[in-house]
Amino acid sequence: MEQDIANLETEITAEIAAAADLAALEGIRVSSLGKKGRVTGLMKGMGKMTPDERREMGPKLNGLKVTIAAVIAARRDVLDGEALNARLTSETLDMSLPPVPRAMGTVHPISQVMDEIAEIFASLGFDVAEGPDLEDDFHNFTALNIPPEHPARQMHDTFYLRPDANGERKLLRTHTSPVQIRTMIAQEPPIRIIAPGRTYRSDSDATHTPMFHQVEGLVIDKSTHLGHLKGCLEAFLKAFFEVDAVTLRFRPSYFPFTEPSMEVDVKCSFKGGTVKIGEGDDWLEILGCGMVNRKVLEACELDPEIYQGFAFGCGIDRLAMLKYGMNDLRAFFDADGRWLKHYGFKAFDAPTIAGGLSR
Ligand code: 2NL
Repeated sequence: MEQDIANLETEITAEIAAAADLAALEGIRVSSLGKKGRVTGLMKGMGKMTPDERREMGPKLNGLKVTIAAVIAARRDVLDGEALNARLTSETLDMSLPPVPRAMGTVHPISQVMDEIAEIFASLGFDVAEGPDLEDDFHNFTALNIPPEHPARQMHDTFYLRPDANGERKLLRTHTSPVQIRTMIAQEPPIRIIAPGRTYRSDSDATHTPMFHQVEGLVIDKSTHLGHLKGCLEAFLKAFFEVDAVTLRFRPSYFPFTEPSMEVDVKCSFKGGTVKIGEGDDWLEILGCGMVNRKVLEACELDPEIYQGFAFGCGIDRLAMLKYGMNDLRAFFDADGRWLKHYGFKAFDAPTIAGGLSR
């Protein structure tokens, strides 16, 4: 019996060492440790042994089983490694090859427009700033001169989260202004940033989606004035709509975070069922802006006797619709492959000032 165990161990170990692949190894496992396997067969023989023999042979048989299982596992590791190496050398992926045309996705018009905006403002010396979608009351409201109980809070249709352990209610930012607040708190002027991104309000109809996109701009320095704001917006709109000239109209308005505040219209024509910017004699409201309210500067611990600046905000989804002639806002978020194929942009045609924003 002892000789049988030794012979079987030698035999099976040799087989395992010779196993060329995982399938062969699995065959050896079944033929040794499986229900009708050779090791299992010897173990069944224990039933006919005397108690003394069993006491002696039991541990030895069990040792054989454990040894074989370990040798199989070790060989499996080696074969797994070899199989992986074989795949790594045979399956290559050349990242420099062009994509297969039929499988090529497109850049969503909103992403395209955000890239275009970032590109234009980069050429004017603006950095892109980002911040969290999940905000707190201070950064989304209080610092922007919207104290608790201010009617603007109701107007924002805010999505609130459940209060946390400290009773604080986080919210989904209703505008990208908190990004600018965070920037003013974190860095000394001069500041020249845009903050594009997702914003949220509990509002859903033909012209509103609960998640939408906004871009805001902020310039803070010692002598920044309305003339700078006007020139900056003109340069932006001209570049964005790819026209030689735009005519702007500034109407007085109200925002808690700016003083004075204005709404800006661009001259356009609605003839032929499409909007054309830079011609005609109709007006289209396009953004809101103003000089940063001194209370906002104070909330960010900037001295309004030293620093001043302008800010503006506008909806990206609407800008995209205007520029690329889309009429239903909701199609933006339907993830319909046919719509994306039609309105999407080629991934390799990234907008640049030098090479053109859109083609
Ligand atoms: C609109 C108007 C606006 C701002 C946004 C702003 C941000 C800070 C300070 C002051 Cl931190 N102002 N943002 C200013 C004026 C208008 O948005 O109609 N947006 C869609």
